[in-house]
Amino acid sequence: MNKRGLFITVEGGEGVGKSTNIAVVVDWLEEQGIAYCKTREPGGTPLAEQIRQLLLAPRDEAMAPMAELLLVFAARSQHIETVIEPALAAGQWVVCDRFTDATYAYQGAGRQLSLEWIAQLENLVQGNLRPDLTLLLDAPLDVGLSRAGQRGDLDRFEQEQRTFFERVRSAYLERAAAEPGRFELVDTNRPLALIADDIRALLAAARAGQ
Ligand code: Z5A
Repeated sequence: MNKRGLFITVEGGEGVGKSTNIAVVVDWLEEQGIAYCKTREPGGTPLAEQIRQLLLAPRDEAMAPMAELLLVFAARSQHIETVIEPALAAGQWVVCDRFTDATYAYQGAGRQLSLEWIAQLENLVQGNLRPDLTLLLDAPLDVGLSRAGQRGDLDRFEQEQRTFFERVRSAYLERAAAEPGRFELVDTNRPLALIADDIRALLAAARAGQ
């Protein structure tokens, strides 16, 4: 029987470099010959990608925060059942661009929904599934926003006020401080080569402890 794969999530606010540094993770996995599945949330399956479009598209009708929360978990449920769990069970490492820490940060801190409700949905939808390692990429707000702002059209989240993003960043940092065994904080306000060295070292340590 295959050894269960490791579940790695990459988190952080706008423009901190998640896509850029997930490429580093993937390169390392390829070099090591580790079978992996790279995916993202919201999304990762055709149905969940449709829910992602609903969540991100700017619209005239304001989305109720609870509707947003339930859509996030609807997409997650589909993603876990059809992609994440089968891959982990087959021994693949799963590298996921955002997961439930984003829900605590964006819907919990950002939209100010009850953290208790989020915890209940987390238990309901995920059972015991939690990431083995979470790379929290962090940079000062102005650095991330200015990097993200260079992309043109803003999605529904990117149109939020600065105070929203301040709450999101604080929530991420608080979660990392509360769970140091799972989170690794990576300062992405540095040259890419230095960040990549740190990420490779963290992945090697995770493999050694597998
Ligand atoms: N969301 C939610 O509300 N609840 C949930 O539960 C989940 C998600 C799972 C989609 O996320 C939205 O879904 C998200 C929260 C919500 N909100 N928003 N917006 P997403 O991950 O798809 O989108 P994103 O956060 O906007 O990611 P991003 O802006 O694409 O950023 P990134 O991937 O972290 O950054 P990047 O593309 O790698 O880098 C940005 C630019 O900076 C790029 O030009 C790079 O070349 C440059 N860069 C990166 N690193 C460096 C360094 N070190 N130096 C210089 N330049 C750099």
